[in-house]
Amino acid sequence: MNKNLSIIGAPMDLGQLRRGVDMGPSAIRYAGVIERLEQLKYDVDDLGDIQIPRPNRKEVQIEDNLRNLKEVAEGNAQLANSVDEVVESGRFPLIFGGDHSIAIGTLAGVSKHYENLGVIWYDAHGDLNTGDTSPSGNIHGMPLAVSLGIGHDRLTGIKDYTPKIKPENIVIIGARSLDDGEKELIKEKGIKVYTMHEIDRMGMTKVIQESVDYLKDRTDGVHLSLDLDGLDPHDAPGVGTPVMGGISYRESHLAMEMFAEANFITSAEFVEVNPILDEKNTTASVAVGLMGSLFGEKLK
Ligand code: HAR
Ligand code: MN
Ligand code: MN
Ligand code: MN
Repeated sequence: MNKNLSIIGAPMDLGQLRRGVDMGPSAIRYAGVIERLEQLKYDVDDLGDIQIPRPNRKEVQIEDNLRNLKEVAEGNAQLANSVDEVVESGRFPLIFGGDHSIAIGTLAGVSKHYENLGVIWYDAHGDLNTGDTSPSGNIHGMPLAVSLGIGHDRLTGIKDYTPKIKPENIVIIGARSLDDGEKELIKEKGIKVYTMHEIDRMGMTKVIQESVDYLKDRTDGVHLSLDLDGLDPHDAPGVGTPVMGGISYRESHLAMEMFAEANFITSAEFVEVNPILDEKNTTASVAVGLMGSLFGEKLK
């Protein structure tokens, strides 16, 4: 594992409707992430937060079923530049959201440094919608499609290249809420998905082992995009779109520990932490614990 980490906060809340997720980066820092990673002997450079434009709330635009398109695109363009610089400097980018629309910027900044970037999408949702298929118009339900080059060109065109990733380099883990258009795209593109059904049936150990084997052969770097709503809402209540029947706290630690053993994650983001919807900053603390495991913490 790269022992030099650079943290970037992305206080984005415009990719969805619930306010408060912009406080995610603060909540994660408050839960002690830097101390935790320093204890594991990482050099941690906190670059602070990028600036998210504030739209005039009296004139929220929903153009082409894309809420706050302009601001989301601008924020992500900035994030892409910061992430690009971090990778360029040889450090590991660790991004805190913010809603999941920030994966558009993260992947735009990371992927240009790889021929075949792998992506682990740990999430209750597929985030494979476009303005045409989205039931909500919320861009946080679209970043994986955008990264595949599918969607509005204000989003797909960030950093002037598209697509950012290839469908065969993606593994979705924890899905249990997929819209019809997303299901179609998964079939059409042959995207590998472990839904809760497979997790129940095979067990998390096998799911993660298969995911690691699958990605290790075909990729030259792997980005972990972890949406806290991938976990069960009992374990991670502070999220804007909770879905019952999710991945447990223990299964999630096991997954992170197995990723650490595989030693193949080259960038990561933890998103959708909303302290306003939380109980005693539980969800940010869970995120920090998972980062502990991902970065090599051992129980003995
Ligand atoms: N699929 C729904 C939509 O597109 C809900 C998306 C919720 N998204 C997130 N990201 N929290 O995973 O509107
Ligand atoms: Mn570069
Ligand atoms: Mn998501
Ligand atoms: Mn989600």
